[in-house]
Amino acid sequence: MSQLIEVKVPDIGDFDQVPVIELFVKVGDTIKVDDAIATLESDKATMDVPSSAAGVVKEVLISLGDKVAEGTVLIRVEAAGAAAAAPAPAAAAPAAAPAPAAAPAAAPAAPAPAAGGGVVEVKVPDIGDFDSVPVIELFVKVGDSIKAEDAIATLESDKATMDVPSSATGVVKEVLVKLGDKVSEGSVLIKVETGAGAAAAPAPAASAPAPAAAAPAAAPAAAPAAVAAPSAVTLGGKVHASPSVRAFARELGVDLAQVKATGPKNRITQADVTGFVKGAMSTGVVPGKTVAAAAVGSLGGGLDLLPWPKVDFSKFGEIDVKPLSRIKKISGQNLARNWAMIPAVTYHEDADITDLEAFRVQMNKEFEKSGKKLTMLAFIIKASVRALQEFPEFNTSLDGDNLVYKKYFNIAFAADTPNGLVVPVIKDADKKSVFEIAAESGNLAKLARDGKLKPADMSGACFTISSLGGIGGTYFAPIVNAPEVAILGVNKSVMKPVWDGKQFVPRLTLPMSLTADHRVIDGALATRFNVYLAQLLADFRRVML
Ligand code: CAO
Repeated sequence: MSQLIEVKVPDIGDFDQVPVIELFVKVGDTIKVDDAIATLESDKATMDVPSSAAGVVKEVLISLGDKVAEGTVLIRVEAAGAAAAAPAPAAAAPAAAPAPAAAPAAAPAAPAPAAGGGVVEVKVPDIGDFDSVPVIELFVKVGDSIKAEDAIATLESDKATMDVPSSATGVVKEVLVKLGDKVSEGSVLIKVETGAGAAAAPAPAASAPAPAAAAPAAAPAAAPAAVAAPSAVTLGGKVHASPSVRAFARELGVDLAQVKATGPKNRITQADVTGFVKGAMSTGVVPGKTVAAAAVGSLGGGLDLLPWPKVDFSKFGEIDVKPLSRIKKISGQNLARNWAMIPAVTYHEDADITDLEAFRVQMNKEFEKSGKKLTMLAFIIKASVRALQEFPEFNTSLDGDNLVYKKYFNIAFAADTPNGLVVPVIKDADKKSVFEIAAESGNLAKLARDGKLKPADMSGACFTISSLGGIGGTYFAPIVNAPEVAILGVNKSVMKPVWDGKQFVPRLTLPMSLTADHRVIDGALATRFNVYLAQLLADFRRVML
């Protein structure tokens, strides 16, 4: 019988009874000393537990979510060399000493800032065996807005890595370390301007119309955590990356095994992960084993993607470089995800809105003095609710292998603002009159333009309408606003000659473009929905039936 070596949780300082949030090995894996076994997470930081033994994993004694402390046995390893039939004498030795791993102290190093604000130093906390260790990654720069607990830097001992979380919220005023610098407990990493003093800087959540801020493609929820089904992500045990990089990759659904490492000792940096995602997104295709496959099922093996073209544009003429707005950055990520993950098809239909427009104009004349106004968008929202009731598959969201049918009817509409596209939501549109919907969409569009929408104004949507009717266009292909399953785009209505069986008659025609997630909605159903919606708009009395 060959000897099994137990790999235990080492002295992890404040990491007592903390959950296992990632597990990198399974029975049968061959591992080396220092390979990451699992990631543990306290309420202040995360740390990787490295293996203290090399060989083949024979038993895994923990599972995700289990709470562990110093001494907990994580795995049993058949030592390299001992895997042969005869037990290697050396392997009979007790388990290798636990790797002196990180003890990212929970206590924030800096005192809480005074209410009025001020400059606070963020120091390296009590990090146990981490004495005079190099900074291998730095996540902040001067001018960045950070929150308490955001990772500031990654430190690396010869046995493990740890992220140092910020103890303060505010704007980074000074960065006192650089890559490669050696630090110990008490070393000042950055200085942060907190509270009132930092108010001038864009506060992360406060004013921004943020989380949902997004195109007809944007997910109402901010967290990219919903990006991919984690089960489809195969995080290899052999890759080297800090806990924060692993968490970052996990959020994006990126398989670290596919990412090319450029960091020291073949370590994957955050920039490597970002570069990988950019490369994937730039071609509109995501490597098979990650995001796309998680959602679509199977796109086959990994694709060899070219990197994003790097061009020195100034060589060809004068240029000006401006950073993308916050909304554009958020909506861009959502758009790219939705484009890559949703097998979407767009179906076009024309709706005859001659009578509806005449009615709208007449009503607006009648109600002119009341200040009330009916918009075409409000009629389209109302008709869409009726169509969603008739075709419940359109009022659903995919949740793994389940389809969630919603009994409420919250309709989002894309609103163009100087900073980018946002998607406010009219809640319970089925319970509101067309006048009420028109007034509410007008208010929400104004709030959007003024950058005053709150996250709650942009969440909970079931279906989105993107109206370019006030601008022009004929047809377009909107991107589904995940986790919704369909989106309706409309363009400017035009008078068209329509054959009535005897002659051509002029009819006001609204071009509609419905994009639907083919995993949920087949082409026949989508076309039926369009035809039904067009009938409702052609004769609005049908909405009451
Ligand atoms: N056909 C013809 N004319 C239309 C129309 C249509 N389908 N929809 C609106 N109009 C006309 C209106 O009659 C009105 O004209 P008047 O000023 O002469 O009365 C004008 O366009 C403005 O209409 P409105 O005040 O009702 O506003 P709206 O419904 O067009 O727009 C909103 C509201 C918030 C949807 C719009 O401001 C907006 O942001 N649209 C852009 C959405 C977008 O960018 N989508 C693309 C997403 S993909 O990148």
